Amino acid sequence: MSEYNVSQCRTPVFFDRFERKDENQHQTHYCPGCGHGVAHKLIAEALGELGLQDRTVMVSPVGCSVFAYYYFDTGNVQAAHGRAPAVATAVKRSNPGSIVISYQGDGDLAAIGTAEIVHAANRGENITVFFVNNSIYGMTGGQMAPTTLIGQTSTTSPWGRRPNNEGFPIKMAEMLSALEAPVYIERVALSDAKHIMQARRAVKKALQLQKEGAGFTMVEILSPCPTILKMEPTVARHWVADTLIKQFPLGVYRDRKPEFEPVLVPQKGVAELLGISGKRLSDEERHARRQHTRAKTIKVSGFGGQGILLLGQLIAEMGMREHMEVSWLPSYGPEMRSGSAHCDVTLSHDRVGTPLVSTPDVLVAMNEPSLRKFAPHVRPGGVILYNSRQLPEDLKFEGLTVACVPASEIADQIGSAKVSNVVMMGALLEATDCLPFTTAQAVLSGLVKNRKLAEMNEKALEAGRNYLDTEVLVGAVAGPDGCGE
Ligand SMILES: Cc1ncc(C[n+]2csc(CCOP(=O)(O)OP(=O)(O)O)c2C)c(N)n1
Repeated sequence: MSEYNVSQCRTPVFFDRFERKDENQHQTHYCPGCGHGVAHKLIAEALGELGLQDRTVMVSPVGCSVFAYYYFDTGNVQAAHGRAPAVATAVKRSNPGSIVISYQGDGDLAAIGTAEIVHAANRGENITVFFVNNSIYGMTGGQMAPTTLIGQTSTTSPWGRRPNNEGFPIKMAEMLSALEAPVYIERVALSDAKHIMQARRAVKKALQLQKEGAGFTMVEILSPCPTILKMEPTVARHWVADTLIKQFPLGVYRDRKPEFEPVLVPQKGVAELLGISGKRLSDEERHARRQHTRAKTIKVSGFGGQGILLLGQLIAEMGMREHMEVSWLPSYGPEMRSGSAHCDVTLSHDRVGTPLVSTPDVLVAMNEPSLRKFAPHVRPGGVILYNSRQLPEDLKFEGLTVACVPASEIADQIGSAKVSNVVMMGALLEATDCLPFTTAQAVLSGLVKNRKLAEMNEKALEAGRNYLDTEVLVGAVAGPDGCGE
């Protein structure tokens, strides 16, 4: 017997009030007769009954269900259109104890995110997908979906869908059950009370299987969309029963145990892969380490080929070695070599909320376009390291520490333009004191096997540090904790 009984109380998995709504905070934003509200209720009730609320993360996409996070008192992540299974994969793999739901419409899952759903299912990710098939793009006003029926009109097939022009309706439940990995796939319909009760059982079963760690589960939910189909709510429900079900037969398409163990925990942590001790530090040890490190957000920018992304990675790795919380987020220009490239790095003493760095404490600009692009966003009191002997004449920075370090020139003198990023690393450590110099030496010594290059790296690191030591900084000099912490 479950402790929680739906027939006696409203599910606590929904918020009591939908605070983000301006108007009536007890109503959803869904149109009268929309299937999303019913689907939400079934999911919320199943989570409550299975006692999963506190460890559930709901990944909601773009589409009418875009506001699912208004309603579900669970963890919520908003994913870009079609990408929910990929986001759900990341959430589940990084936190295997969580219950992860990918909630998707048919435009989302069967058109824009076709690749993501197929591969998540094929990998047997231990997530549950609720696929709301209402045969149309609802939110954007009724464009044709991959599930639109033959002859059905939509704003993009006003003549009615013709198979020889727009293809056939895609049957996702059938398609995905052709794969080896999925353990449970069922199609249900929100057409009448009897079918809704069947949907209720399917939703709960899928979540139960995820709780047991069984593997990939999906429930396709045929759902009415009265507004876009221009039908009365009751007529839309009949339409689901009489018409939609004919094209998309209900039933269990897959229900079997997987022949392999689904991925539950990563085989090795990142620290282990890098050969770094993953051991948790005591509070005192942590405190002692903090004396040698400073929290910083850093943007490294320049041309592809200048070692921009590698420099960011190395800084992040150094932070890991110092037991800091780190993130590294690369961003590529349209082409790799000589296109623009930048990456964001966060070194923190606390958990990192977002890997995005929009207002960095430190900007490393390896070329002029990056300097012009990112310098205006550097936080007051921040540091700019610019790869040149001097700033462009028209640029002035107030309230920032600016150091011009001709890293490419220094690297050429050392013997290879390749090490200009390491010169900048030396300058960065000197300017910000964010990480111990010895840690940089340790990371670099493990980086290359080639003895000559290793020596050049050592020299480059030292040269960057010494250059900054001796050269005059331009602009205001921040105090020891002028930025960061
Ligand atoms: C990459 C991308 N393409 C298109 C859109 C525009 N868009 C937003 S919602 C939507 C339709 C969603 O339809 P569906 O997934 O069927 O969900 P429904 O609204 O019917 O529940 C579209 C095309 C977008 N936001 N992002």
